[in-house]
Amino acid sequence: MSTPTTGESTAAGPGPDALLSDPGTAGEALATMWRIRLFEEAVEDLYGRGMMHGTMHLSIGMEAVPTGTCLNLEEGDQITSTHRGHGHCIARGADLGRMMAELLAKDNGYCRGRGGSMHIADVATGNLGANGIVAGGVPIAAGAGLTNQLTGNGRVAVCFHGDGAVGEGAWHEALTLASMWNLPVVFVCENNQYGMSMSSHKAFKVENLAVKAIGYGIPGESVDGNDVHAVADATGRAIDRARAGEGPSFVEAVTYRWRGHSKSDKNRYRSKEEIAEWKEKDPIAAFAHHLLEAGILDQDQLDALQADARTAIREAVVFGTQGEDPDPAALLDAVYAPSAVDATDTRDAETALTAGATTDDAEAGR
Ligand SMILES: Cc1ncc(C[n+]2csc(CCOP(=O)(O)OP(=O)(O)O)c2C)c(N)n1
Repeated sequence: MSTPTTGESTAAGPGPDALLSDPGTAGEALATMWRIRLFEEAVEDLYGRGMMHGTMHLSIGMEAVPTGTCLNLEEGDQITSTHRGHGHCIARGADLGRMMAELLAKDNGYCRGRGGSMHIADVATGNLGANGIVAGGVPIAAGAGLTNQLTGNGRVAVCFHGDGAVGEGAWHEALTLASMWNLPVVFVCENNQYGMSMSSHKAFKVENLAVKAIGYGIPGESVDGNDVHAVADATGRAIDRARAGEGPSFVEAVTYRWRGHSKSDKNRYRSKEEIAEWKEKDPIAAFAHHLLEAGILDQDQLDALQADARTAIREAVVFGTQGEDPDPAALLDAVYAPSAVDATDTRDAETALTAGATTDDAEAGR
């Protein structure tokens, strides 16, 4: 389904069509996709060698969605991400070394090694955070949209979420509010065909998820999520619409994850043939092929972009592995707010609290 939107994109950035005409924009988009792919392959390798702990969710095969979407964002715009969020962070400009350090649980990682793969936030690039809670980022994006609207800062919040998130109450509540208040938010659903082992075709009795937007009175559009230009075009129009004060939109990007849901997935719910069929639709190979055919970049330039991305990932791995382990004594630092009360103070709580507050105030020069 495609609901009419505002037509031609007027994004302040290069604009989606630059992907098909400007070698610089096209090359940067291809490089971003390579960085996402190679970052995740490196992560998979490190995990396999026992150097990374916990679990992780890879978005290999889905690189066109964050790349195409973030191409339209301006400085200050926000994103919210998911448990499968490496691609979103990279496309929004996160530092690869700090990401790798975070996944390796090092003190120089984005969350000082406490958050891991699922909790990378980078407020400097407008990334309000990956989120281990399915649909957890959806109300956060609506909240960012509300701030943007109330302060009139002209910013747009993009909410990346999976198809599984569409079944969560938080998704419905956030879309209801975003629609009711006309918030500058774009909901980008990465429909990678499965929510863990549940096929989205079984979970949703609709032809495509874009029709879900009708119930909220917002435009919904379904696009080929493996076509970086199609993604950039649809999200560009939605972002323009939000920035122009015309309210939220929903874009479903139909794609596929090549790897299992997480590292413990045995892939028993889908066939090898299905995976092979989707690998034929590799978004990176498809875009590179198009650029070559259209004469926008030649083979040497394509090879150089891939080689540069590989070098950047190698450097990130070195940065990450050379990081310091966090000091175990400091692990609770960010868990509890510093207390005004000295736990060894034997006076009653009120007296101790007042004394603590007074000391803090004195220290702060109040
Ligand atoms: C609120 C909540 N319920 C259940 C889970 C367990 N869980 C983690 S990922 C996932 C599937 C999410 O599917 P989708 O939103 O389509 O994202 P994808 O994994 O396909 O990227 C589930 C059910 C969770 N993390 N949070």
